[in-house]
Amino acid sequence: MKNFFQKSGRLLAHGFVFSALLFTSCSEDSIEADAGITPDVQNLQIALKERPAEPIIIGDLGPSAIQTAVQQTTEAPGIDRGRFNISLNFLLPPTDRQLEVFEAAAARWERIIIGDVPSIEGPLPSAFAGFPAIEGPIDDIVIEVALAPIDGPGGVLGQAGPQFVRNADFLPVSGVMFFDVADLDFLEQLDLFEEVIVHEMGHVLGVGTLWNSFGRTLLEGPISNPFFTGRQANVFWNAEGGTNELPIENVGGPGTALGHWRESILNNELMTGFLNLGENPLSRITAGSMRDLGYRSASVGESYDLPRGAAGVDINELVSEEVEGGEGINIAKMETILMPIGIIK
Ligand SMILES: [Ca+2]
Ligand SMILES: [Ca+2]
Ligand SMILES: [Ca+2]
Ligand SMILES: [Ca+2]
Ligand SMILES: [Zn+2]
Repeated sequence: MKNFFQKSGRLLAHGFVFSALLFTSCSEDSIEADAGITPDVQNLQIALKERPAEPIIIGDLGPSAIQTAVQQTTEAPGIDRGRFNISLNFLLPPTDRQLEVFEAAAARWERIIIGDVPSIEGPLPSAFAGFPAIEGPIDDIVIEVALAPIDGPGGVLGQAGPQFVRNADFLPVSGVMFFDVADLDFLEQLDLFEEVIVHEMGHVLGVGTLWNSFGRTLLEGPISNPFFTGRQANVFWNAEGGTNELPIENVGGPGTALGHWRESILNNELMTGFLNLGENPLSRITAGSMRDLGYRSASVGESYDLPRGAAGVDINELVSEEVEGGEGINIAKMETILMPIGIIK
């Protein structure tokens, strides 16, 4: 992660200036906002802003009409649309296929996270150097998506994570997904493009990124045998047939370990660090973990089979065996998980 930010710092130093042609898409509607200047897409250098040394605190936005409206009309259509909404801001015009995949990914998460959360008036700073602020209102999270050249085929796939969290619930109000266009064909060939995007969106929403921040202690145990302490996720872990505590990944180095479910036990669950060929469902275990983060999530997930008696972490016996994954892609090795950079007061 450090290397990446050093690199983006250099790009920033080139004084790259960009006036926006911003493509906004929600899972149900598409809006194009043309600020008037069409960039030369070929020569565009896209880079995340340098990471701040200290968390950015965006001051009191004042009493917001939106916030008031939320409390009164959460179930009503209108500003909050009565449910949890993920909006996508594409920095560059997506292809039809890219748009389809990102919207399908957002829709899969909107079936898992169902409850509206307070909207934010905005604006919020963009995660990307030289890009204009994200205009509000933000209902309920906006994800800035950049599909741009990074390092060619292989190597780095991209970065994803939350950017700003709201201080009411410490859930993210903005996030970033920045991927290497050179790797998308490869994912498509494996029929894993959508799976990867859903997986990365999970990190933006908080899986492995918000477990132990802002007062949460959802991850516990020794690094060799960590487990998830959230009650809802564990209820479903046990209901699926898992024993003891829900195991978190303990191998694979930084970014893989401690940020995913344990591959050797949860196998093809989508939020493991290794994507299997074939189906990678978002189970109700993950749905439960979203509730443990503070979302109102569904109590059903996508169809998922965990072998009955799958070994969880016995907190009285914190030793574990290491098992590598099978055929598929090691998504966690290709991604960089970004942690939040600030709070909206
Ligand atoms: Ca909403
Ligand atoms: Ca809302
Ligand atoms: Ca690459
Ligand atoms: Ca897996
Ligand atoms: Zn991951």
